[in-house]
Amino acid sequence: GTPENERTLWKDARQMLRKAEAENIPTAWDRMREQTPHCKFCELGTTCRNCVMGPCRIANRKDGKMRYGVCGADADVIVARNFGRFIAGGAAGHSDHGRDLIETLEAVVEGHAPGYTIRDEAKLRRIAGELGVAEADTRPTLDVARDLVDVCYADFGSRRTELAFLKRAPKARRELWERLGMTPRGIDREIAEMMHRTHMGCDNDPASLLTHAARTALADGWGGSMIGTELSDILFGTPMPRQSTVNLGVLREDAVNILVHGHNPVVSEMILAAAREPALQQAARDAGAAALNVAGLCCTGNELLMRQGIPMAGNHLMTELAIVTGAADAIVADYQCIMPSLVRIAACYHTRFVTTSPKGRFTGATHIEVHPHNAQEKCREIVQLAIEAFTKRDPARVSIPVQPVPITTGFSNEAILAALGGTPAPLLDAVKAGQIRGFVGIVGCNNPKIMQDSGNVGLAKELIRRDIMVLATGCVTTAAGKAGLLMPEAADMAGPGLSAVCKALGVPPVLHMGSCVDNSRILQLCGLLADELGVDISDLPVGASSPEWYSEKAAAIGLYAVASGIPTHLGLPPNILGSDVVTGMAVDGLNGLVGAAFMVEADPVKAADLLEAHIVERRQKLGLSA
Ligand code: NFS
Ligand code: SF4
Repeated sequence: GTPENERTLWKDARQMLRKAEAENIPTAWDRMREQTPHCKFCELGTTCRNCVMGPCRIANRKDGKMRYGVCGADADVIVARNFGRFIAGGAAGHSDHGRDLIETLEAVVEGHAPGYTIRDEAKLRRIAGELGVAEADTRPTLDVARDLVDVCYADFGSRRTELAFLKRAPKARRELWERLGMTPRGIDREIAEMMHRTHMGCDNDPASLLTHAARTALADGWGGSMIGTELSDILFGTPMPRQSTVNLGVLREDAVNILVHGHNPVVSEMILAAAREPALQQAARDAGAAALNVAGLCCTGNELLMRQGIPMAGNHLMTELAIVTGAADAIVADYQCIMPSLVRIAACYHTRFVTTSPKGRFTGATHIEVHPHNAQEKCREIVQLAIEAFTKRDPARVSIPVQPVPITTGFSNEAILAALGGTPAPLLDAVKAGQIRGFVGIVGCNNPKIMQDSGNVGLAKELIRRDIMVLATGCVTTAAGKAGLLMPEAADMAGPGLSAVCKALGVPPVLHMGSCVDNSRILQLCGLLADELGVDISDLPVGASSPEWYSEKAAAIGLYAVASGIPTHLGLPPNILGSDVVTGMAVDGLNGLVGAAFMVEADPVKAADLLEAHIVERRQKLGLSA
């Protein structure tokens, strides 16, 4: 029997887990069981494969042997090096995603991107002006866009002394980064330097390695991710509040279901545009379908949800189960967080698994490469393919569980400020009055080591109950949505102060702010609030959490949050526990440097206690009631 009740919080997931078992389809949970117990050395972070004098393992043996790798590196150096490379991987993912937006905007400027356009010209001019583009208000749109493209590309290189968007951070924070050697200079530069420093025989000091890891993470948050967010808004529109729905129930028995999966809006927006074309809708009807239904998975789902209100089928651990419904006609993927197992699972059904990026190829998938110049044509082709797949669907194997749950989305900073009358002051008044005691961004993933979404939902509920407003991004969105937390009615689950504010504004106590690159929106908001109060981010009553994180990207987010002065909770530790020095810095030592550190706690109620304690302490320092 499958212990599906211990695996996930959700009815839709449990039903699909039972169906998968009946159909002999293994999932991540089954493979997790096979992989457990995991390698202890790797868990502790004390394995090194950075050269072929090794691989080496560091053991804490009584006879004193195996304390050093062949080169002489000890556990502290090895753990710090591994963690540094882990962060570099995450920063590379978000930032290379950001680069794809620059390339798309560049293709629009050059007239080589049919179907793409600048949907938010006002934002283009505003951002260009902010980043120093001359006469951004008055010159022709495409000239301004061309200059913005140059500014953004330059952030990836080696000729800057600091990233362009860093001016959004409070002055005190920027000075602190400068003193600590944490100022990110170039995005690719910091990532490459992390790889250099961790080659055998370079940076062998854990504190120095961690400092550069923080700089690399900051290059992600205030660089690659922020470019990704802002250029996506310029190209596809700045999100404004809107309604949608979530869970596997958004799949339709009577429609061609196209699931977009991955991260970048560049492909998923064009798939949506194709699915909205009358000719393809007619083709779907000719094939016997009532409609073309585009729904999202993971972060590209968040992108479409935020800007277009497209329903969300599921988060990370729902991706396999979405295929098990038997109703997914096509999965269209770009890159990141796409389990290789999806190819095998899709092959058990009529589902077409389509990859679109040269950076994300999967053996056995249908590869239709999408670039800005051919996206319109290729995405039409992909939608056509989904329609064909629909005709091969086996109705006997279709099982769409549960009814969709309504959600509210679209809380960009622009939307939040507009709702507040253009200034963060009313929000700060509510904070000063203690109605909102603070803010916590709950971000990130699912991990089969944790009952799916129990941490994400458990923590969110616990915090809003304590009048702490929650900002949700990434895969937490689906979790919060399924729990009903993304509706204004959830104000009834909040404490009296937060509840009153939410009711007055008509907003939920958990605000959906976007995908994982959109955590940059939260950084920007923190910068705005700190400037408004004349303090540093490390003085604000804020926190961050990733209760069920799994990825390198999530670790990079956690580290840039901490380095920006935001105390950050993790539901499970990174693989650093083999070094007391590195662990000590992560959970304590960083406090003395950047005014924030990590907390690791599996229990959501205890995690809420920890985050609340930081918020109380910061409120008191600001002279506010606890
Ligand atoms: Ni974020 Fe988004 Fe989800 Fe985790 Fe993966 S999709 S970038 S890494 S699993 S939240
Ligand atoms: Fe071993 Fe040192 Fe080589 Fe790592 S770098 S594999 S610790 S010899």
